[in-house]
Amino acid sequence: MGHYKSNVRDLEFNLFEVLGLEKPLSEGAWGDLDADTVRNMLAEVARLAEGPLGESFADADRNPPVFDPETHTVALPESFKKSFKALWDAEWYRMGLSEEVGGVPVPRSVVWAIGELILGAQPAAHMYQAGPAFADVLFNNGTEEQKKWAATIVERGWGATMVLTEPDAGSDVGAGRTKAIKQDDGSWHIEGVKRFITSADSDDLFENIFHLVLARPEGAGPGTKGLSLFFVPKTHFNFETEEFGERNGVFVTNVEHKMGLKVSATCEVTFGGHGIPAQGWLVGEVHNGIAQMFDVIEHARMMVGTKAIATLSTGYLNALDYAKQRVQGADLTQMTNKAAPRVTITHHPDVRRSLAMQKAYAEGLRAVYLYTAAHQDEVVAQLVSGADKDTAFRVNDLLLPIVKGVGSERAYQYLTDSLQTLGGSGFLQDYPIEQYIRDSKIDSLYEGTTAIQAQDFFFRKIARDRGVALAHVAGQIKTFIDSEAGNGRLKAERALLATALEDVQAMAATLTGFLMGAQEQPTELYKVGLGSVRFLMSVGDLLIGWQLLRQSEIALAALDNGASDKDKGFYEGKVAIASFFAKNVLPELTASREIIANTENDIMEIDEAAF
Ligand code: ST9
Ligand code: FAD
Repeated sequence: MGHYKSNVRDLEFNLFEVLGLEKPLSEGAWGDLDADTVRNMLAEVARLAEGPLGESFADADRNPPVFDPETHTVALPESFKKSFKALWDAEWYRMGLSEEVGGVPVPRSVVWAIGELILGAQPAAHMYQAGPAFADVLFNNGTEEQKKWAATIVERGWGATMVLTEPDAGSDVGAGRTKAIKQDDGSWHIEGVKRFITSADSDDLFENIFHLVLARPEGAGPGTKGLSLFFVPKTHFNFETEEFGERNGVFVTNVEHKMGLKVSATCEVTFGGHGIPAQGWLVGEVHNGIAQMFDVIEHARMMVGTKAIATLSTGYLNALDYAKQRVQGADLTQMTNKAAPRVTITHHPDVRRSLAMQKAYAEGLRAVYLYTAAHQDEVVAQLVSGADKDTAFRVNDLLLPIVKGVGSERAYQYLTDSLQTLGGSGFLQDYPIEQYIRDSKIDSLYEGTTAIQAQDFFFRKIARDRGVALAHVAGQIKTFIDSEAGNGRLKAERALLATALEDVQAMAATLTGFLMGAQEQPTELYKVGLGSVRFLMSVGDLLIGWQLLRQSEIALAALDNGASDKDKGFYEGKVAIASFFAKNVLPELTASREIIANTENDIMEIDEAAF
């Protein structure tokens, strides 16, 4: 058995029993694809993930990529390359891509369910296989000619990167200094140094790599709006004759040594610094770089959140497995009886509390990312929340910072609980959890740190949206609260959810008040900045609580209808965990509401020297 433990039962529960995908599938919304085929797909990816894909997980960590400065190349461990080949050959990357580039129509929630399995087993492999997805973005944004390039790229199987960050431009992408100089033949020369670029070289995994690069054309304005997006191939390629040309002037000039996710090569990339111009082509022949790049970023933020959640899930299941076997101490009720029989640690209340929190966040966050994915499909969004196309788009936008920001923070937090469950053994490399923790720390950092997610969430996804998407989701929660969900058995939990919803609405109103107040007193804005991460996390808890209770309602009905012995434990777990979360976590939102309401700027007013 490898390190990875999937939870296909819960994925199926979400897709079919909660989101109700069976109906649109049977009505032919995705051609011939039906529910049984989706089930088979999940089972097959899980086999791959638990088998050959995850097999190299530890070896690739202990033998990270090696950079050769002479040739500007990166050597990847053979074990990882073997795992990657198993993944690549299965062609799961086609799921959800445009048919014109060789994609297969599949609901987005299924795309991300498959993604979870891959990301949990071998996250770096999912990232190395980003080429087809990035080609799809090129297809959607490109000129007619570039659309053809995109199809060729998928067919030939190239790697890809997203290139934004520079030494002085991380969160502040608009500070980027990399230049683009227009050439007479219509192409551009890119000049500058980018850093932290994932997969910028990848051994012999691909015949070529294309970089999607943000650079500032000479004379363009400052900030993100002055950036344009360029297609820059590693090696020149004639798309008419399908022949390779010269090496382009884009070279990897360093590879970082990291805390985790080591096999994912993080590279410094120099454009035009080695006597050969780095030739690029303007995507879509329009200067709209940041908006085009956000098409990539939105996929990547969804990917990062799903990666974190996938890791928490396997962390929890590993911890659970250990806890069921580890015998230590007597039952608490026998604590004075020194001869009492020893029990497995699942008998200890504190271990149960910890496992319950891990389970609640792993399963609750899974429900949140799949609910988000449901709003990436018009037909599913309509089915799940009655959202029309425009509302579905807004809801997806609203929820992305929750999936990414809350997913990454909670996964890291509760993976330390998974490790704790193993006692001292958790600290050893004999078990995967220490690597899970190291590998998942990056999730709150890249693709926009949590602070950036929280600001995006409040300023763009709520204030600029005038609360439309938030009101839609709050309306869904309210409908659930007012319903007879659980036939009276979820009454206390629905009351706790109602309070949590009021708390979150009050927090949103308070932050909006600070925002309005900033028109008179600019420093009021600091109060938004001081409270925004707390608010993001609170909305996350509200959504998790709501999703878990919806699941509980479905589970109660299944139990009432005489669930099979095989399923009984699963459904009982759903009911218990939703209630546990409602009672143990949701009341904390009332304290957060108070804290946000009483925000003061004193910490902003002290001198730096006081820190
Ligand atoms: C990175 C990569 O970290 C890490 C992992 C790489 C892995 C690669 C593989 C990935 C695989 C994924 C594939 C999955 C495939 C799945 C299957 C597919 C079929 N939403 O607020 P303003 C735009 S990369 C949309 O004024 P500032 C918008 O156009 C590095 N658009 O911003 C807007 O104009 P307007 C990641 C948004 O103050 C314009 O930006 N780095 C959004 O100028 C300006 O907006 C980061 O993430 C949005 N949420 O700049 C940087 N927000 O307003 C983090 C903005 O007119 N920093 N736009 O619409 C930020 O995000 C900053 O907030 C900032 C601020 C740069 C946007
Ligand atoms: P900074 O922006 O310097 O942030 C430092 C701290 O200040 C953070 O805590 C941050 O939250 C806070 N902060 C900064 N600005 C604000 C603000 N306005 N308000 C509140 N707090 C703020 N980039 C790419 O382009 N392509 C890639 O493929 C890629 N892959 C990566 C892989 C790895 C392993 C790593 C580590 C990074 C990668 N990145 C990539 C870069 C990544 O997106 C950035 O590291 C990230 O956006 C943060 O930028 P920074 O590191 O410069 O931190």
